[in-house]
Amino acid sequence: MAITDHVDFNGFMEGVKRRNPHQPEFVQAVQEVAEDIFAFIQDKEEYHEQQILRRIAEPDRVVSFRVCWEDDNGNIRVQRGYRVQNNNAIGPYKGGIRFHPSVNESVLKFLAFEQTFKNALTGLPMGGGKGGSNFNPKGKSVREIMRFCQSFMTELYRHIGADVDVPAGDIGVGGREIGYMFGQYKRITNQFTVVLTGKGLEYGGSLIRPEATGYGAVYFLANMLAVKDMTLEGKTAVISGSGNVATHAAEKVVHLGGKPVTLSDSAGFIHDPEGLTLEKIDWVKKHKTYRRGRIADYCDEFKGATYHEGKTPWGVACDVALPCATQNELLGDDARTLVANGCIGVSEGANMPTNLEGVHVFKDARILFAPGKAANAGGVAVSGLEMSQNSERRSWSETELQQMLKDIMSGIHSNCLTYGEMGGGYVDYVKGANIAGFKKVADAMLAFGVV
Ligand code: NDP
Ligand code: 2IT
Repeated sequence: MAITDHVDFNGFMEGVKRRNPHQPEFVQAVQEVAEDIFAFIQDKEEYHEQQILRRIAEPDRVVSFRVCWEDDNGNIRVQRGYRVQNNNAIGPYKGGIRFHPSVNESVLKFLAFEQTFKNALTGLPMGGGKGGSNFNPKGKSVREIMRFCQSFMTELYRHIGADVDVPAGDIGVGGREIGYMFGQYKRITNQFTVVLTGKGLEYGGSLIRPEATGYGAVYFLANMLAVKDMTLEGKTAVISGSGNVATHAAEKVVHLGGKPVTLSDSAGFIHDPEGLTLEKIDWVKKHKTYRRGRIADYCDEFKGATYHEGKTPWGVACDVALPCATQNELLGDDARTLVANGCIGVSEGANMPTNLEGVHVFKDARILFAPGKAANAGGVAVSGLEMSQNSERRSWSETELQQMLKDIMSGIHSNCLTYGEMGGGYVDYVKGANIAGFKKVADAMLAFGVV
């Protein structure tokens, strides 16, 4: 094919939209990557000829299945389960499982696509996948959750495996759900293999896996600040979410001398001008996990804090922001407000929390902006380390793992600098992460030929 025959960016995106109707999240994720990759591959004939981006943007397979379970009142309930296996060029498919009513094919395809680049950035041999169900864990009894997890795994088990696809947690799936799913996998197959990560410490889990995503996102932020000779000491941080990623991000901000002042859930956010301490964060963790409470209750427990129903926290003045709840929770106007209020750094703990308009606002303002595929890679990185420990039948110490997590996040940061330094002291971390992640996967695909 002559180089002039190559489809241009607009033509490529039209094709993505045409082939994926009613899948706005997937189209958005592909566009964010393609914006950088088109410029990068302009003079690289092999990537065009072999249709690499086109192939990465088409999942290897999407498995969709029925999940039946019985609720506590004896009603038969029917949910839809999925596993999207996006790309296994550099290792077995790897990525979390999400249980949330908003889960559909578009959401899981975007997550599996993002995961492909993120996993490549960690430097560990992991391909990209994601799964989940529109099951809503809110208001369900523990027994109902167990029965759902067992039923979900009764189909999923035939699509996964230690060298095939290794799921983990995500929204609505934590240690308890992983335990139920691992138990069912083991029961069906009679095999104790590395088929899931995020396991309990008693049965092959890794130290610091629960902390890794939030801690990693703050390490990445600290790495970006260090380039500007700054630290987190004394910085005010606005954080969204109050789950696994958000609470551990808040914890690490405190460890590094910063002051987190907000947390949120899907109903609203709390603002604590005095700052969240480690004790307050521990209370939130217990309240959300064991009591399955709402963030609004924080204000009854800690005086001086205020609750803002139906609002997101981006209007609170801050130095740094960590969106750690869900996709498209930070829009163009929110980004403009953050910039206007003097925010200098944003590190995405969640996957694609900033919409495309917001990403462009941050880029235009030339602030430090770390996209999720770089900033939240610490979680899957420690999942990769869990796989290594299981294969070796040993466990590393917390000190060793903490150091490995820090080193991996610094490595990702350096990779972003390689492709993202734009001159004049500005680093485009979105571009850096997209190109570094793409290049590794693309070069492996070139080696395999047309498969
Ligand atoms: P959790 O289930 O522990 O917490 C999710 C939090 O986000 C809750 O506070 C929840 O509030 C809030 N939330 C969920 N949906 C919405 C919504 N539609 N609008 C507003 N708030 C919402 O999940 P995690 O902390 O594990 O995941 C958070 C984000 O981090 C996700 O984007 C996930 O993909 C990403 N991530 C997670 C990793 C991990 O290791 N767990 C690794 C890398 C990224 P509520 O209780 O009201 O639902
Ligand atoms: O989005 C993510 O990186 C995760 N939910 C974690 C995936 C994993 O395999 O640990």
